[in-house]
Amino acid sequence: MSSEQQARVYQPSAEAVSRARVSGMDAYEALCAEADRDYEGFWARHARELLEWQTPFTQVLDESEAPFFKWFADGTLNVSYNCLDRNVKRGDGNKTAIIFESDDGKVARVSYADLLVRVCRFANALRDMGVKKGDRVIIYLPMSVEGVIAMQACARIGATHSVVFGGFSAHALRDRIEDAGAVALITSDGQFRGGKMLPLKSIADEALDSDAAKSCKNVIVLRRTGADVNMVEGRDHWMHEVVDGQPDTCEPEWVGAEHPLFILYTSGSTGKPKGVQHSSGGYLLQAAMSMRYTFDIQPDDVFWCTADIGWVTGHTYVAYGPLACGSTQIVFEGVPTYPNPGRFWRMVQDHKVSIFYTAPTAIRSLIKASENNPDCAPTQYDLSSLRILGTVGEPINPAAWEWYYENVGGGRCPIVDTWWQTETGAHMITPLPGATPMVPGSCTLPFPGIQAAIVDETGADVPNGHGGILVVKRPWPSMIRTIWGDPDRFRKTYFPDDFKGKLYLAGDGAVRDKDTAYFTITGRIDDVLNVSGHRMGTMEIESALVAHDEVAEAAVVGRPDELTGEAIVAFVVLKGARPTGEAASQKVKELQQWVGKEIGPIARPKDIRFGENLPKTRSGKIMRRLLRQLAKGEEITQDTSTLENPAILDQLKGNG
Ligand code: 6R9
Repeated sequence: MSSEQQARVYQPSAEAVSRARVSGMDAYEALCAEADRDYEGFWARHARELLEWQTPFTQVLDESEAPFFKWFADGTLNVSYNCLDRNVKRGDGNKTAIIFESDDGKVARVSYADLLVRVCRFANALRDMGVKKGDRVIIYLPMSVEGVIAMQACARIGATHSVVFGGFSAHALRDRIEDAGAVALITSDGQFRGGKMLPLKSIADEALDSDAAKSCKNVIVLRRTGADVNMVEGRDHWMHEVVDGQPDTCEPEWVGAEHPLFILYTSGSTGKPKGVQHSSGGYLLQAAMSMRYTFDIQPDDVFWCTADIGWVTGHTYVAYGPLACGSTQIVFEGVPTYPNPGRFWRMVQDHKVSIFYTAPTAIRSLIKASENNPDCAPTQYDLSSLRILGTVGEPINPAAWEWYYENVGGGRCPIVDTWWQTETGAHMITPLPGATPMVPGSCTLPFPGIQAAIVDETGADVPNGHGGILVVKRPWPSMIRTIWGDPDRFRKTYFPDDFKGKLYLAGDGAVRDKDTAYFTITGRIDDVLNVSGHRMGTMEIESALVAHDEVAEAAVVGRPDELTGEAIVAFVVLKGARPTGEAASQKVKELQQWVGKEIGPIARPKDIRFGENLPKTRSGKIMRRLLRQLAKGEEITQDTSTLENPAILDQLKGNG
């Protein structure tokens, strides 16, 4: 162990080790060794143990069309059957599946038997509307029991869902409806967040009002806020009306393991979001497996993943993983700071949460809030039910890690810092809570079976202690299958020719410790920003900016931010004169709102600066490295002699 890491190693407690399913490093290493010895056998064993198959598979990994890999391809199953019926049949019908807490603090409990009935009735309603296996259904819902029901109901009838985060704009929603060729949309009249009532149906109406969205023939609307909404005759139906009178049972559609369970759009380095397509069998396997190994889920646990179902974390660790393991979980409608920043801790206390999984950005904002408002600090609550903490979405800075460990976990609970992506489907690099010694800021070691590595530009391994490109050397069951409708982009993006098409390129940089070989993620190596754990393509924001009438050119970069990890900074050239003073401030506000409307509030630049031009090389390339320095307020030290127009650097320092 290197001296720098040595000082900061946290051993899992003896109690954590003794009760964990993977107990001690020997047990972790034994799993890794099993996978090394017989890679396919390792995954096949888990697939047989953790899932119930309608037709057992005889093939494991099919590499014949690499990089379009197939797993368990001749097996058939149903994901919703595995998440619901299986638990009811084994006698857990009365067990609570979901504890729902609304924004205003009302609590509802849904048992596995109830959830199964509600999913069946909704699935029957979808079938009655003509939705069938392979059809795409967009889900644009707030955090709700119905959100989970909608996803599970699609899975039950073999429809492929695509959940769009409720914070996305009409424009973003329309693009996704069109790209997916969706036949139906499930939404709600509105949503509650932080005591405010926000619209959703009216945004959906705007998205649907276009030729691009004409494939979408049916809209199902959840009544949540009671707001007045426009219902289009023949197209729009209330959810409570369509499920009314539906039978309580619904024969699942048995699908092949490779059948697309969902498409989830995520930002890439071009302007167009990618529809990441996932499978049924391999995906569910790793959802369940990581629940068992990373979270060590046990029958009496109360699990809480705070992610929205609009992100992959809310897919794997809300809608599928916990249910596939028959666990009890919290689904929370609101925000961490309402009615006060003690909300998470109050909920952990009241619901006796034992496993808590959230994002560094939430932790950082709650650290700040509890400094300003000591009554809301986690230490004011009884958090003794907690046994495992988790983090995901972006690198966690060691200070936030330590605060989380001491103040939330009481120095008792292992923290699993889980590195993974929309594309990977489930945890890829993470400590196991009863095994791996932890180092704050490091996601430590690969999940058993995962062949993560760090290479240079040629694909050659780099020695530990040296930074490089994070790759995965062998296909894994829950990996992305393709980009919906764009297999070529899939191949080029994730299995590039630079690596002879053999390595999965994650898009992150990383380094392994000289002695422990622990991984630390150093950030994205492409044009993707990570703002509060949300992936945003710089090109996407640039396209939104130049779509504004007055904008001639725009370049977007990230700047480190204490609270949000990265903040969006935009450099903009207007068609008219460069504004200064009050006119510039006005224009900044206008453009911020514009981007919020084009993509969604999460994409709004924090800082916008105007120049008469952008710094470019003589060949016309925007010098982004320079812009990053300007964004940080750093002195420009690099050689600017290749710049065509060095004078504009001064303008871009601020809107003076
Ligand atoms: C699950 C999820 C993926 C990107 C990924 C990386 C960053 C996620 C991280 C992490 C450091 C961790 N990321 N977890 N960086 N440590 N524990 O977040 O998926 O939204 O697709 O984002 O997030 O940069 O490439 P997604």
